[in-house]
Amino acid sequence: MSHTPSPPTRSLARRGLVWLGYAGCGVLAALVGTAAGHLTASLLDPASSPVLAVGSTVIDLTPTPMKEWAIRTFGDDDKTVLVGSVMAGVLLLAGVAGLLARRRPAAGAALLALLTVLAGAAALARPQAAVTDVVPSLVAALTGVGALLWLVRAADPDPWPAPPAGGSTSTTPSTSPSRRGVLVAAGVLGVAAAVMAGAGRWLTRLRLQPADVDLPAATDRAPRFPAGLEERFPEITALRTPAEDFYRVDTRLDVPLVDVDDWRLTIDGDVRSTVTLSFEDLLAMPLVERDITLTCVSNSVGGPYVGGARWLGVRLTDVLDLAGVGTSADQILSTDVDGMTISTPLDLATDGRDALVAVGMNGAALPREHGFPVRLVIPGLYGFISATKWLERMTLTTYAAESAYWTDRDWATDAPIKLASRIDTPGSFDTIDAGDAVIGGIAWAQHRGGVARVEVSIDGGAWQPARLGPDVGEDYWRQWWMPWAAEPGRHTLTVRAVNGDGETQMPVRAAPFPEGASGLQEIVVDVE
Ligand SMILES: Nc1nc2c(c(=O)[nH]1)N[C@H]1C(S)=C(S)[C@@H](COP(=O)(O)O)O[C@H]1N2
Ligand SMILES: [Mo]
Repeated sequence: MSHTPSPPTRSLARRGLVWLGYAGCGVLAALVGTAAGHLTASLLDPASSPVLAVGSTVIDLTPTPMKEWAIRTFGDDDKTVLVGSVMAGVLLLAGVAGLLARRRPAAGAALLALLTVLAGAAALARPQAAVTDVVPSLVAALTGVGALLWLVRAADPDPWPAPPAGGSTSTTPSTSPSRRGVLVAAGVLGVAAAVMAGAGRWLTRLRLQPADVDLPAATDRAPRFPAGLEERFPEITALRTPAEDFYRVDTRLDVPLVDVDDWRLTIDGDVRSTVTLSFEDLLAMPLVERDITLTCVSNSVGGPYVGGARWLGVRLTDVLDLAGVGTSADQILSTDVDGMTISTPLDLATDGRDALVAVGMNGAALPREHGFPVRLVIPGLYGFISATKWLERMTLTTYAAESAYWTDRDWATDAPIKLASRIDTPGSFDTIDAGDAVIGGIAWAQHRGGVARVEVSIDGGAWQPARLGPDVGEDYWRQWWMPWAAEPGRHTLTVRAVNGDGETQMPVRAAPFPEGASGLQEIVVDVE
């Protein structure tokens, strides 16, 4: 149709396009490889997926301050941001591999293969890794390299053919057989990547369904659960947190899929005799039911990482007594099914509080995200030193002899939950109507006498007592509310709690690291 322009005038734009095309081939090849690896992993062990393996390694290697910053900045999305960044980095390098492959396919293939070697190494470096964990990365490498070579071969081997002698018109580039070939190949690979990624997701979701286990009733039941303030004031946090709304904090990018029939709990270390229990063994022991509020040490003042649930489990001391704890131990080093460790001060865990080896949450088996089949729940201690999910081993040892995951990252070893209170309504920087309003929220003082009083100060004025919701025990949070005749203007609301031991919430500000945040929540509200 058109006359071939002289090479210099069209070369810049076309050259750019061709480069983009080859970079795109690299990216597409990486996507196909990743999807194939992810699908393979969802059939074997989801944690061995190349993306998750690299992501988990990055989490473990991330310095504590940066992790804190990520949790603060991205909140519950911190893992999405992490996986997204890892993926972006991989795709960038894959683009480079595509560019390399234009002139030297072997070099491009090698760079792509190197990326998957790193992923395979990350998968194998996991504490409980099996040799088969390298399979998804191998599949990713073979698929990715295969896709890249196919795309490069399908593309025009020489995108700058010299104009035929005599300068006759050329065929239009978009209909050249090679261009069509690469487009067809890209289309096929794109569809394949989407299908494999979709299938992998679907499979993983299917396997995430809670396991079908029946739990016996507790021999020691919790009292009848009262109606919460949320029935009157829906903006106030529900008195019991449904499992699907319960905050989740752990180092995992995926969720361990534990087969309850193969699962065993071992108690060893400084004990009279090592004990190994099956899930059935555990259920045959006396079960107690307790309402306990969990809190994460990473929760900032006014933050969301706190939840209240009814837990079913065996008393931790009953389990430890089976093994007979020796005299030298000062910590329980618990290990999850993936080798992650959490340390708990032995004296606190066994001081008579309702520490549980828990099997149930809110009337059902533990959800997989929250530790199925068995986790620890210990009132009054932040989750990172007490609430081991996917529990597999408890080793009686000393802090001098062994250190746990977060201890190695400079977090405190003794971290009682700090007395805290939160304003749920009105929201920070909300604009509300003048007149009758309600200020309300929750407060917690687990194992410190519970919440005895909550007080609110408006615009820095005198502390006024709030009304409390139902009392579910000292290890449970307490809802509170206060009527407020809101007058037009901008107002500051501050809250503080007093615990059953008469201690008032500390106004001194502290960041979550290394032993939990303190300070009073203060919000600004506009009234019109
Ligand atoms: N195996 C394992 N258990 C774990 C963690 C973890 O990373 N791995 N995180 C702990 C932390 S920091 C907290 S706050 C609680 C959170 O429990 P949840 O996710 O059920 O709310 O689990 C604890 N148990
Ligand atoms: Mo935590």
